[in-house]
Amino acid sequence: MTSKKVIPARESGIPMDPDKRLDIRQILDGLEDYHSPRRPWHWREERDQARQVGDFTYYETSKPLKNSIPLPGSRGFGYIDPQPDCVITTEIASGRFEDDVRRMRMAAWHGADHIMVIRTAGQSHIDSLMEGTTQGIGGIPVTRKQCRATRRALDLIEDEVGRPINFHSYVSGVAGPDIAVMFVEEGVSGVHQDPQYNVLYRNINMLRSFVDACESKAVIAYGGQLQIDGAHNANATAMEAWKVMPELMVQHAINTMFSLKCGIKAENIALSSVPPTAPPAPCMRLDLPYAVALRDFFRDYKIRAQQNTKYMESETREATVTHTLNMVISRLTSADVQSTITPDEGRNVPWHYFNINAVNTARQSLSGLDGIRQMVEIKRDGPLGDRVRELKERAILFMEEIVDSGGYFNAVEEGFFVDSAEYPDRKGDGIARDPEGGIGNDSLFLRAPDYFAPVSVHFGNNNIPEQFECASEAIGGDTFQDPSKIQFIDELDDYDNVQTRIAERQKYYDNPQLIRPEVEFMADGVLVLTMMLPCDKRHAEVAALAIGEKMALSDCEVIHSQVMHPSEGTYIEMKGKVGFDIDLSTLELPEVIETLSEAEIREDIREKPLTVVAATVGEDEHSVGLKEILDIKHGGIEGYGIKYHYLGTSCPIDKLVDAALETKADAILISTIISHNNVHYENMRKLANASIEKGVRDRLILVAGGTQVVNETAVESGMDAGFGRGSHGIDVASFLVKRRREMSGE
Ligand code: Z98
Repeated sequence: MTSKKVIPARESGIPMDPDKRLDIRQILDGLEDYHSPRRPWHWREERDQARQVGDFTYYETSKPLKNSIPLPGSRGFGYIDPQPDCVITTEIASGRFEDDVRRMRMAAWHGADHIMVIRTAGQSHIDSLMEGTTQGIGGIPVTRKQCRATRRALDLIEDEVGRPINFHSYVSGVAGPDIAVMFVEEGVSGVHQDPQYNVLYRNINMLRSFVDACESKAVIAYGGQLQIDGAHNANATAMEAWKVMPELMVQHAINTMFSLKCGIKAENIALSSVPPTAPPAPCMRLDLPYAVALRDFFRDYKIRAQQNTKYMESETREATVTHTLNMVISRLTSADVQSTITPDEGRNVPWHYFNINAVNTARQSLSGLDGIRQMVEIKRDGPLGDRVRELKERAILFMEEIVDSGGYFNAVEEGFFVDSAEYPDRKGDGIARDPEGGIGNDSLFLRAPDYFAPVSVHFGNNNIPEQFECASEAIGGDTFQDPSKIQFIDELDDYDNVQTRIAERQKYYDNPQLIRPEVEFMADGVLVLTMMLPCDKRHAEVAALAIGEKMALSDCEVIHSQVMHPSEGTYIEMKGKVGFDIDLSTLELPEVIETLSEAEIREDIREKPLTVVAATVGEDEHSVGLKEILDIKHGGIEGYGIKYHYLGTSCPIDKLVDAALETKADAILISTIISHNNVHYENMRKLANASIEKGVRDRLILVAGGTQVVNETAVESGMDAGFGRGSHGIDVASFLVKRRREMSGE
């Protein structure tokens, strides 16, 4: 027996500084002694209450985050960041946990609080826990080391964002019970566990799968983890996913009741639901009744809603629209966990920013749909109600036929499941399994009459000797009771392990100023080019590679191509790699312009009044941005005492200069949103030239603004300053005061 020191979570002294990247070397330091206490599932806090966030009242939010990055559009609302009431999931599994933990941190700052790690190593067929390698055998296993390092990082990240994070992985395969135990030991809070998954998709012997599931589920119940089932895999597998709706409900029912019988509480049982179809199918008409029927049947259980990967192509925009429509259903039927994993899982580009994009899609849609059920009601009479009833009837008939056929095992043998016709129709293409076949057949043994397992959590018969009050007393407590007994085995592969990977990238770890573009792994060098090529798709895909080569990119691959017109053009997204580093310490950064304080600006203007003339110029009718800069109500320059004459939109340049002279203005403010053919810079040059021609350039301050305006280019175009997206009245007011002081030699 060992007597290791167990470092409790959060006492490891690793500093978390928002301005510094997470250093995996600190996470690995002393990892063998680290222990995160049992981590039951955590729902978001302070839900079910109206909440004022900025100017708005929300009805479906939760406790705000301590640190977060609000949605870009929140700029118009004072950078509010309402957190929806449901848990938001992201799946991060690049295969290198040292890189994943940094992406987890990014995701948490965007509002993800359920982080999944999946494995790709065919681990389902391995009858033990894996330690060893992480990539070398052709995929990624989930190992104790990976779990512990991830949990340790998440313990720090959740402190940083001020919200507990549910770490999740998969209890499936022939080592299911072993994995379940390891997950409780290592602080995993959520799991997928569904023996039907083993049987149908991994061809693991059905009896073995169900017997093992009892043990796994007992452990999951002890761990207080949220269990998610595997029914959604049927519509990812069926030829026509929308036809398997009755079966999906049957699969949910089987795993749900089984889990309940194994001791998992109803509140910890979640159904993995996927709207079975996607546009251009009339998805609301098909998917909404399904979601309503599911909620009716499974009122006491949780719903984890995600998207259907089956109908996902490589286009981000399309995946996002499907995802958003799905979230309308989530809001209408109140899903408890909103998954965002499929936009990248379906597109097979699981990169840092795609995780963030999908989390943001959820955050944005859920906030936008806040309180919709106060205004919109599910209309039960009519087509929706009829379809709900029909789906339920079909599901019940399906279940009855399973019973009539002799039970679940017979039904699987007869190919009842994942048949692509809508029950009771059958196409005969279901997945049939032999009860005496599959992985792990012949590995079931009856427990001996005196069977005794000296563990605290166990399913079924256990002959605890009389002298012990509980089974684990026989060994002085098991690993759930005494975590110091957990055996930590480091990676066994000398060649492919986290230390060698760190060593290969040592210079980037040692010098965080040294960077390369990155989408997945530290300094992977990958970047994406988007381009529009004026030719057909076949040529465009090859032309894109030629362009990549000319740009000296290596490993170029087209990741998305889309016809704009058969001959007029093709849109391409292509990835490629660069082989050079950028040293941030050698870069010359544009000066950060400090604004004067409000009081100082006001004081200056009071002593010496300042007048401006302003207009949008060229053929530009967009006046909103300019008004925000001018108007007192929007925090504009008027609020600091500056007088303005607004000459309206599409104002000729000469008229502006003349007006400035007439009103004895100190400055001219022009605004252009339109930037085609760089017309905005062209107008700046015209203004500068007109002021020179009239001999007043040195008397006037010229300022240009607009979403596409860059200060340096504006100055090159003859302006005193340019103000781009995100500028406020105070920036302009402060600049005007400072520039006037310079001009008068103060
Ligand atoms: C999801 N990533 O739902 P292997 N058990 C169940 C599963 O659904 C899955 C696994 C195990 C998506 C869909 N689901 C993928 C019930 C996977 C994984 O054998 O390690 O692939 O098992 O979260």
